[in-house]
Amino acid sequence: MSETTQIVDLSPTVQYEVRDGVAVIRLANPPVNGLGDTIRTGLSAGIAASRDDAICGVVIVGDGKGFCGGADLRQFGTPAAVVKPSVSEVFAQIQALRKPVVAAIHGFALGGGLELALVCNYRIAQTGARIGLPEVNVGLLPGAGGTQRLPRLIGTAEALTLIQNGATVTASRAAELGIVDYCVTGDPLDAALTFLSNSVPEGSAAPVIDDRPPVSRDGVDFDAARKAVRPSTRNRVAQLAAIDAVEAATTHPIEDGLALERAAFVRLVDSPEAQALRHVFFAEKEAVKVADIDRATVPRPINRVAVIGSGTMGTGIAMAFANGGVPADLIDQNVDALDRGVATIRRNYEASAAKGRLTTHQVEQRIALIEPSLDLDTVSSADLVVEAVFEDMTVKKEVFAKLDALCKPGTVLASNTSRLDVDELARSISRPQDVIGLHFFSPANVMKLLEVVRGEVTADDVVVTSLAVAQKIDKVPVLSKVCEGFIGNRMLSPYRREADFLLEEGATPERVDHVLQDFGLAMGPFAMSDLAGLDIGWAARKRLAPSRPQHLRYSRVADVLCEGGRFGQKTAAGYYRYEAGSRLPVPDPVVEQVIRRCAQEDGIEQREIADAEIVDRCILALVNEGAKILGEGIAQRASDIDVVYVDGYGFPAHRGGPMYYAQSLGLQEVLRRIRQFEAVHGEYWSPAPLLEQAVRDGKTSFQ
Ligand code: T1G
Repeated sequence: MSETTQIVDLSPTVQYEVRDGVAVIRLANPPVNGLGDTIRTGLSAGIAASRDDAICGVVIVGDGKGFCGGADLRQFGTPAAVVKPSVSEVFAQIQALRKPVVAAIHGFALGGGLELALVCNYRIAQTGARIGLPEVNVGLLPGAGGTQRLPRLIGTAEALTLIQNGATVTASRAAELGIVDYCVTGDPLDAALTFLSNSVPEGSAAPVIDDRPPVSRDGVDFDAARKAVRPSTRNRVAQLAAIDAVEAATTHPIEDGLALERAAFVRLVDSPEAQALRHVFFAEKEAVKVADIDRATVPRPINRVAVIGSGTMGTGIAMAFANGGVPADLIDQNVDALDRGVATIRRNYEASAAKGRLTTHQVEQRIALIEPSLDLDTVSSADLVVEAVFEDMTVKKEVFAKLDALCKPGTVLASNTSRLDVDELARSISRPQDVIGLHFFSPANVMKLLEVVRGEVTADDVVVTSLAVAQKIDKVPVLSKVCEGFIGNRMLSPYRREADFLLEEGATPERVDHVLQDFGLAMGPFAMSDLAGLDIGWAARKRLAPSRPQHLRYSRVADVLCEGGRFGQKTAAGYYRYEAGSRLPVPDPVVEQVIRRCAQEDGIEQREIADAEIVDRCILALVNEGAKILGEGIAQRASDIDVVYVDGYGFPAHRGGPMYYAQSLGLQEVLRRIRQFEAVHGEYWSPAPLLEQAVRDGKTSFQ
């Protein structure tokens, strides 16, 4: 008969009970059992209570979704972060217990959560749990022993790969690697209790990782690993620190290695990069919350999707759903286009398999989820339809009219438009409440960002459904209301305007691109235009030409290049020239001549332009437009705008996004610089009212 004591609360977030002489310490700190102050005090109390001779072993288990998601990032920089005992002090108490301690893992054991499991003697994980040390993703390195203990447990090479990439593995892979001792399908707590009662002989010396000597280098070339870290990567500093720390595990006794790791962690934790990356982490989590929709709103079930159009976007979108395990019909009434789309899908998946990102089985699984169809009637079985046809309102309205007639009631009708008026599209059919914009970014099967464009009459549950399905297919959704260009592309307009103006004032495409890539942009505006195609912007400018204010300065450079058939990489010439088969941008004197001629005809003086002005003119143009978007209620939060630019436009995550960057400069300073540009360049630079108000109110942030 099992003897179980009452469950007692050792702290607000840690419970304790004894079952047949085994102490069960339960972490209960929603949402992810982060190693906050009350977890640490509770764990410490639980270990102290387990020193009692009546206790023969300990199991640590997590309540809720998982074992432990690591340090409580919300407490960083707050008084709670320094409440004793520290994480390493609690870990030392666990190791000093000298009784078998088992980590019973379900859901996830990440960061400090895995580090907690590594100071236990045994680790038992439930199938499906995610396990890893993802600290570099938030600009840190494992700071509670992970860089010293994981290499000692699984070898230097495997440990370095996991730590440097911030990757996670499944419980079964973790068992193969030796991170966990057993992977079980049942309740890991039951498995741990059984293990302790059956498999751990009384008094046996339970394995302690710290007792192991420094590990071999495993053939790892640490200098090469350091050189391979791209200068532009968002978490470069953290990756380099992680490589150094893992190297220390091969050269130093563990005490010294832990001290080196700790020192590196302290250096990183308050660094601007780590703070910016933590901002992005939380901003992505916040973006899915909709302030004015009841959180109890139930999403519509999405079991099958139909994608209309098998061009670049359509095939990418179909792959995005297949990647998330959602069956998708890929519909195109042109047989050649459909064949090309199907071939593109197979080619893309096979390329991923060739790079080791997918197994051939996964490739076939995903391809099997995508059903090509020539028959538009196929949409009748879809719960969500995404049209990705030609970016023209008339064409889209024709498609929506057919969907209105063919789709079952309650089907979510989405347009992948990148800037057209979703409200106008909604008004053209009988069920406008079911219409929403799902603006995927190319390549849609890769890019994380998904702008969810909420129309005036879009039903709340359609919004909630769209956000939920976005998360299911591993996208980062950001809600936008309807305006020309929504959030991202609307901000791109002034950014490109300033870049174009800088050309006429004396900068070159390669200079502007270089300066902005140095700032951290994944790609400069002109190389980006050549990649995306100058003809797309040209079509938009022609559409908007009738409404363009004639009294405002306008750069004709892009139009002249397009009139000359220079559409970018697709025509081997745009702002740059491209040798046959190459995507390498080569500066082209022809473009220089076009720029000079346009500037001369428009009476624009050439001058020396400092790098700082190039950055300010382009980046503060983004910020000012972002503040206008926020002020108009198009975006819910400044941090949403940051997510759009970091996850959709290559803005450097280690700078937090355009709005976070502006806040780090200081809003007063930002307004001062914008007013300077307004004095020189006129109303294009009229400060956003929300920015002026924030400065008047002495605020340090846009919210
Ligand atoms: N700290 C604080 N809050 C966290 C958190 C964390 N580590 N992880 C998640 N949250 C919040 C998140 O903001 C959201 O809040 C809610 O939990 C649900 O998150 C010492 C120093 C664990 C796999 O990097 O990967 O340990 O919006 O929607 O899909 O060396 O969250 O609901 O208010 O993602 O079930 C290292 C990051 C930290 C793990 C759960 N750990 N988190 O996924 O839920 S540094 C990580 C995740 C560290 C040590 C170092 C995922 C998850 P809200 P969610 P989920």
